[in-house]
Amino acid sequence: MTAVEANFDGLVGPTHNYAGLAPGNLASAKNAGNVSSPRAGVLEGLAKMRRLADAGLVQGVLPPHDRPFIPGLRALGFSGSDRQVWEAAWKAEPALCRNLSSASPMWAANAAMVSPGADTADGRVQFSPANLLSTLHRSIEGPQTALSLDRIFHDRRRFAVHAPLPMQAAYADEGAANHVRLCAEHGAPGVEILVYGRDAFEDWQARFPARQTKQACEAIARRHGLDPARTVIVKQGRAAIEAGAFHNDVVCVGNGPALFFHELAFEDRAGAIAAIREAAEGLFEPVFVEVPQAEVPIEDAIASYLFNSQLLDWPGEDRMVLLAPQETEETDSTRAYCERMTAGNGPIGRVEYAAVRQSMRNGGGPACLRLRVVLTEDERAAVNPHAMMTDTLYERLTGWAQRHYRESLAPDELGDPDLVTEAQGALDELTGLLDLGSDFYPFQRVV
Ligand code: SUG
Repeated sequence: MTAVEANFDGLVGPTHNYAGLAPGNLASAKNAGNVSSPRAGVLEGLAKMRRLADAGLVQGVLPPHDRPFIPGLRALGFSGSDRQVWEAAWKAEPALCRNLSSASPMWAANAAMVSPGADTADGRVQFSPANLLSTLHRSIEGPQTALSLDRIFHDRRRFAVHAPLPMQAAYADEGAANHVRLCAEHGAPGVEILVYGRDAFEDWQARFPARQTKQACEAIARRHGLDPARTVIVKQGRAAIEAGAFHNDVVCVGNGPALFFHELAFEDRAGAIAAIREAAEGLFEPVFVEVPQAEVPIEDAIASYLFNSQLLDWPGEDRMVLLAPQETEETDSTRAYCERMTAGNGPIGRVEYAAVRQSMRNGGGPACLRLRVVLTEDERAAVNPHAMMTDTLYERLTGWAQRHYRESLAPDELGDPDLVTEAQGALDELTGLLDLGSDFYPFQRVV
């Protein structure tokens, strides 16, 4: 069956800021306390979406979540109007408030793990929203993500949206950031590679946390009904995690039969390659594009986000296009590597660079900003059409962002109760633009 890969990008939310909330994510730590620009952030993201839509790729949008997250504070005993809740909480515990203000749902690669119908036992596209329990600010995303997916992929005959895995450390799950699918073509059965940082029952002592467990990968493979013979569950390299690869997609990306990865990406490199070959037998011949540590040191790979790129079948081109962050072009070793790679005759023929600097400063490159969903024609016709990027939606969303988003946001301005009112006003209007229903956000459901 023919199918296309659609990219659903997370729209950068009105509270985008730099709070240093993510241990092991070097960019987040480095930029903690800096002044952000929510408006520049959302416009950069929209420009990337438009670029892919203009190239003829299928592009959708996932809405931001409601931040500051007032229901989280009410659950902790704060009361009064939303503004009063925010003022009281900010006075009592600004650190908590920073966690509840993050625009982190923009990183849609962490929204869910998605398996196309060609790989699942019941033939439906399966979504498992991630529980993101390794960090406080992201552990509140799961339920709203499930609702977003439910509203956008509402046809239950074609799409299954699960609940996030249980909120227990043994099932720590970070979504598609630790998932790669290889295939001959998108609509054909593929090999699903799930990458974990630690076994839940091992003692993890390292410089940085390992956010994904083996048990979470196994549970997702089971509930999606994946064929065990076509599923590979492998361990991420400890050296990569300790160098700052808090998700596998910081050191690895795949598309079609090609896996583009750093030498240190996997704990057992040879074992991972052999397992992928075996799982692909009879389906396709995997193509491994391995980047040696001697050519691109892991530190450069992480600072430049070479692998946090979108690897795309670009309409009209024979070889794949790597849409990399601008920082990859600005880092000598990665720019030189890309020049050599595209001059050769491998599967990647061209590299394009995208400016997503506001997101990059929090450790989110082009690949973090998107959730990949493989869709057949029928499935595509069943998706909420208002969530798909068109010239009209692009114009509407840029106008909306320009009207509602602040030009800049300094760390202490987060405490401003006007921010609550502004963000809710923006999101209320957005539910109309994306046809999400007028009961989509918690603040819309208050009677
Ligand atoms: O979870 N940063 C995100 C970045 C997620 C990137 N996603 C992928 N690699 N797929 C994270 O670490 C920083 C927020 C702050 O510090 O303000 C943050 O959450």
